[in-house]
Amino acid sequence: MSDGGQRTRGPLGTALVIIPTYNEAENIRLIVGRVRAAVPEAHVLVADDNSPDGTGKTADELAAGDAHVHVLHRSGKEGLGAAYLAGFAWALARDYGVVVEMDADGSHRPEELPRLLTALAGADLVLGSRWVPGGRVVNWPKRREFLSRGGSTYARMVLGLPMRDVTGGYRAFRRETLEGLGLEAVASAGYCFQVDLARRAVRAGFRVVEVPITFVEREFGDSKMSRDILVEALWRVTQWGIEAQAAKLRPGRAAARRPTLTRPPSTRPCAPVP
Ligand SMILES: Nc1nc2c(ncn2[C@@H]2O[C@H](COP(=O)(O)OP(=O)(O)OP(=O)(O)O)[C@@H](O)[C@H]2O)c(=O)[nH]1
Ligand SMILES: [Mg+2]
Repeated sequence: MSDGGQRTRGPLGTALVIIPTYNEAENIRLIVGRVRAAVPEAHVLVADDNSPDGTGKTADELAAGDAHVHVLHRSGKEGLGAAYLAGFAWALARDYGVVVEMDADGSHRPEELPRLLTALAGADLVLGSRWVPGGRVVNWPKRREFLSRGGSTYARMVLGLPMRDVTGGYRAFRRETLEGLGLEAVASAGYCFQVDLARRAVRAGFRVVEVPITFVEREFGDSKMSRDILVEALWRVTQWGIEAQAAKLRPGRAAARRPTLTRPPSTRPCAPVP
């Protein structure tokens, strides 16, 4: 099927919002409360990497008082990608129809989640996007915006991706989409994890829709962004780009290497949803 937009999609089912945390003690109560207020029917999974500041313990307290809140305790800091993969496995082992990625620091506003979920009715993956018309960032230094826009542009060009915001981390997946991404082969740890999932979704022919969001810089706690995370992203994106070019030059061998693809790549650009 070349047009993912024409595929029949079932009802969405219950959503699980996964919030990965490392030292987010100042943010965790607030963000969980905001998600619960914005989308009361959704469940929340805090995926905590044994934060030294006690975030996991606070999350346990929240879970004890609310049947919609769950906690996945991991043994130590392994990166955002690893925490999400563990959260996805937790979700897919249960009956959730939708899985949402959301940062703990308030950058991804839970109040915008209903719009993402509405768009998911006609899509396989919805990206909260800073770089489509209507999207914006608040309180970001120019240097950070330049880095993020530049990273998205580089990844789009090197990988031939149609979406504007390739690195963003506010996303809603249908269960079937996650099941079709080949998650067992994902090795990315940092920022490039988001790029990796985006390219897999496009390659598998899923319909990806971008919804404009207002991204708000964190007020409390420290960023976990590091030089290593940026270097990993640059290195992996470049490597994927070279592999994709090599595969084009050797179509027979490329097809043999990718037996899991059941749909041809989507030809549709990502459609912004107002
Ligand atoms: N479980 C887990 N969560 C992480 C890890 N690294 C980052 N996170 C969480 O991932 C989310 C995004 O991390 P941030 O530090 O906010 O990264 P960022 O949004 O790119 O950086 P800022 O814009 O400076 O906030 C936050 O909820 C973090 O707590 C990790 O190794 N393990
Ligand atoms: Mg952040």
